[in-house]
Amino acid sequence: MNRRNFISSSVLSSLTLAIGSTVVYGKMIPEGYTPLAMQEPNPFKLFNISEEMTVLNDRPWNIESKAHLLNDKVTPNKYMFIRNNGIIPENIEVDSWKLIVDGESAMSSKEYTLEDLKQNFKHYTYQLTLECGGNGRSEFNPPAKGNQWGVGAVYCSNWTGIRLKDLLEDVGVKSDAVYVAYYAADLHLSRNPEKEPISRGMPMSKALEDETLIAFQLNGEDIPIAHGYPLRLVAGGWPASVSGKWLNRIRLRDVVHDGAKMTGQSYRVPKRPVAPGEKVDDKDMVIIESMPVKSLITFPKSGAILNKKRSLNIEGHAWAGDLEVSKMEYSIDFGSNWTPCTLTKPVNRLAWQHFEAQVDFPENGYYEIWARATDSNGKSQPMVIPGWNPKGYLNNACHRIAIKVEV
Ligand SMILES: Nc1nc2c(c(=O)[nH]1)N[C@H]1C(S)=C(S)[C@@H](COP(=O)(O)O)O[C@H]1N2
Ligand SMILES: [Mo]
Repeated sequence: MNRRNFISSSVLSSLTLAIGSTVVYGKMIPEGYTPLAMQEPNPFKLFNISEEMTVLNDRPWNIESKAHLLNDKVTPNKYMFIRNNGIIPENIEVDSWKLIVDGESAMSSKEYTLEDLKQNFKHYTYQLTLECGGNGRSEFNPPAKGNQWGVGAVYCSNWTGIRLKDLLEDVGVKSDAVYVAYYAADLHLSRNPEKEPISRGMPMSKALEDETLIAFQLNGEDIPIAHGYPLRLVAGGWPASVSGKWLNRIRLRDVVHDGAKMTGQSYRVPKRPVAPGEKVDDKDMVIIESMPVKSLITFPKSGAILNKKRSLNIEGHAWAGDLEVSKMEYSIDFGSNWTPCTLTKPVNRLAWQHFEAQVDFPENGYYEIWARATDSNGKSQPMVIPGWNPKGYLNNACHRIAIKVEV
């Protein structure tokens, strides 16, 4: 007689399938015990994303993409980075979901169901570039605390929804309105319901732009849970932290919003250049608005080896916050000489643009290809790291890939 019960053979065979190899002493697993390999939630399955994505943190979930995964003109869901400040809402009830619009600068306070929003306002679709303010943080020295993003916290996908300005018009905005703030359904990491994980927003001028949406679809389908289902604010060209996920309240403010992660040093940079490692007073920090000009070589993958010909077609994207990219160049001699790439126009305002170039190499050996974008104000990406700042935001240094030519 056994003193303990073992798992049944059918449970064992499903375990073997899930783990992907034979569980050698599987028959000895006590009933009710979950093998370690099964205990961790698998983020790739959980969020239905590519296994090539990199998990930076699981509490909260922060997952980044890679340059070569972002080669599509319109980023598919499976390659979109995921950035959370708190706990993703666990029970989302769409039928009773409400968006409240109120605040000291609202003419009235109104409540909308998802159906109200979808039925009573015109729908628009835009392809919008969203980049985390901390994208590229891992390169700063001394290092800044926070997720150590490489280059993969950016995407440009299609969002469908209604214009924020149409909704604000329906509510009525007082002339003293300064800021549009968002509140959302995610939970603070402490699980204290009194605390907000994040509540940011944007000035009226950005809120009233045609492309600022309250979205209910991403790439033609319901927004995935991780990206803000069922409702999300989307403000292209600004730090993605402005684009509130799981949106349930919009508050019209007569002052610059002071919600969680709006004040102190969050999503702010020094007003003046500072020395690396310098402590900067809160009063010397300004809120990040339009993101700086930047680009990414998405083909080939860094490390490619050429063994047929000394020539290569590179591809990538470039974006410039609220502006357009007007010039794109590459260099194979560490930034001494620059050659123009062909560059497309954006499909709509605030969408990234695509570049291509045929790169010829004079002889065999190791090369780096550097890419540099210039915005419509004539500002170019810095070749190496830009100004250090305490929280490691806005690293828009030239992206570079390594190539070996062995013909
Ligand atoms: N409600 C809510 N909205 C949020 C966040 C969050 O934690 N909670 N994170 C913000 C930040 S910092 C970024 S970079 C983007 C990331 O969007 P994604 O996860 O859909 O890529 O969402 C923003 N909106
Ligand atoms: Mo972010």
